[in-house]
Amino acid sequence: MSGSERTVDAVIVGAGFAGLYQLYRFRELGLTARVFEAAPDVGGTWYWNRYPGARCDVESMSYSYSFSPELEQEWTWTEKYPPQPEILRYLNHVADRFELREDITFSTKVTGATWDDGAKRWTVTTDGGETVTARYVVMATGSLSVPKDPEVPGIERFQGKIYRTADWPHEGVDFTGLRLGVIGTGSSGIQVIPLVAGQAADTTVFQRTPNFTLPAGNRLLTDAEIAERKANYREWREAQRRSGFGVPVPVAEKSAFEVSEEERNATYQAAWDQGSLMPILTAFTDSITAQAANDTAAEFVRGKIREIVENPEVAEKLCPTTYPIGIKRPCLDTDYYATFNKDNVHLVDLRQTPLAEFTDRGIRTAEREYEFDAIILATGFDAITGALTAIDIRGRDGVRLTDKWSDGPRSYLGLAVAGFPNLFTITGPLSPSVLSNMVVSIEQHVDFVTQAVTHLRDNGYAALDANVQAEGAWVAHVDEVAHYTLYPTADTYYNGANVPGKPRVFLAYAGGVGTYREHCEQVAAKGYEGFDFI
Ligand code: FAD
Ligand code: N01
Repeated sequence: MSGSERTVDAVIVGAGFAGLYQLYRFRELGLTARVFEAAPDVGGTWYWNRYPGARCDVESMSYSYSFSPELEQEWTWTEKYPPQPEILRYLNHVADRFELREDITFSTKVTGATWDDGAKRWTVTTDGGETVTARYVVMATGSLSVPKDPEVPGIERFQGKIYRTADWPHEGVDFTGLRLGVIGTGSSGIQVIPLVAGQAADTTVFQRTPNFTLPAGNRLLTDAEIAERKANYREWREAQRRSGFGVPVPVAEKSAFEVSEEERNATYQAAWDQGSLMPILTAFTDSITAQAANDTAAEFVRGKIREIVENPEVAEKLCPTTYPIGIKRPCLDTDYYATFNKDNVHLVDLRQTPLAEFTDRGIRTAEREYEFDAIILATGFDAITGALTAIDIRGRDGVRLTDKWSDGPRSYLGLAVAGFPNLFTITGPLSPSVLSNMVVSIEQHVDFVTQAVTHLRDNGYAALDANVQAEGAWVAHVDEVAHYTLYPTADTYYNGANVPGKPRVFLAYAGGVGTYREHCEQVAAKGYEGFDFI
């Protein structure tokens, strides 16, 4: 297709959970759509992140599509927390079952999208040399799809092998007998470290900020659990949609200080034993809004770290103390802290001895050089905005998205950007996105977009554009809600702190997916209030 030019109703960028579902919905409307996906196959996150231990930390029967009751019934999840290969199989099944592949161009990156105000259409270009014009463009490009290397010089000098968790070799890697370095202790690092450390001769973990992690307690699902959920999927899905994080949990009724210390710790112990993130973060009404309440949960987990890790110095290094629990994305793990009890596993605290450079033999910190055969980078992503700003998107009057967002993203509902008509961002900045079970948020955004497009067609409008006032009000609201919580108090990818030079703006809507959904429903019910039709 190189060099060809075509016209479709919609271009969708990305073939992960979001792009696949958007394609399905647009087809139902009878639209012609073309999906472009940089990877050679479907899956998005679950195509790229194939490192040992990669799995979801939302339960499988909640982290799955709800749009097709038939799909829900015919697919059977095997584990409480699904491993990456199983989620990838599921997404391949979805692509095959709904015959989605024929409208997807793989191994092709979208490089630019330019709005033509006269034709009221987008012209989309790809790195394959294609030009496509479309009435609608949906960016299903992912919130965690642009990996970032550590900002340390010399990576090209290293003579051993470099592996990135976010782009892991399909054939797997055997670390047996090797001296291994791992940089990064976010969720990816915490999942991969116990497994690779069980294989390598010697493993050194470079930690800049310790993370809170709880035991996953992963296990096979029982037949009875599966049957029960399959019988009650509709009620469960509705509860997910109206919940705070896309995972129904009991709503707390008391402050952490309305109960005795004993009762508080018993609550935290039950949460710890449950193998789930939500119970400890939502145990009390003020768990993520008040520092003192949060401190009680954080101290409980630090106590667990001190119990598990035998060397007190190592335990202290592993204890997060510089930010509240839950405010930097916490993790569920399998044997993470216990891994540091092994004689051949070492922890380097980069706050004491920062990374200086890669050398031909390994890594040099401010203190010394470490020699390795292989290094794993688990150093995160240019999250939430990275995939959008990587594309040359130009709206009305030729305004570039990157210029409009030079001080941080501005968006109406996290879905639409004023001056960029008919361009939609699934789980875009200033929507619940990474603060939720993302499949729930993805389905809600795709449904909103599909209904908005139906509204345009039914009413004979060519395009809709968020108005600047509505956008400004939403930006202010997102900021206000964030400041009601402890989220802005920490340096995290939620506010761009992990990417040098990125504007510090809280990038997600912290009011909960249920509240957010209601807001979007009201916008639609009021004839798409806040949008102008052109
Ligand atoms: P992605 O799955 O990121 O798909 C986006 C796709 O767009 C990618 O395939 C990318 O190649 C493509 N793309 C981007 N830019 C372009 C371009 N310019 N041209 C062409 N193609 C492009 N979320 C949870 O809710 N619970 C979890 O437990 C959880 N675990 C996770 C574990 C890992 C290791 C990671 C990295 C993320 C995890 N997430 C989790 C978040 C996860 O990203 C989402 O749940 C979900 O998979 C996102 O789907 P998506 O389709 O929006 O984006
Ligand atoms: O990325 P991260 P991730 N020098 O940004 C460190 C989802 N996910 O891939 O914290 C030294 O969390 C960085 O240090 P610091 C989930 O949403 C879910 O692990 O910035 N270190 C940090 O330790 C998650 O939140 C699962 O100080 C550097 C690490 O690298 C999101 O994806 C599994 C550095 C990056 O951690 C991202 O997780 C995996 C530098 N220059 C992912 N730069 C589940 O379990 C970065 N670091 C469901």
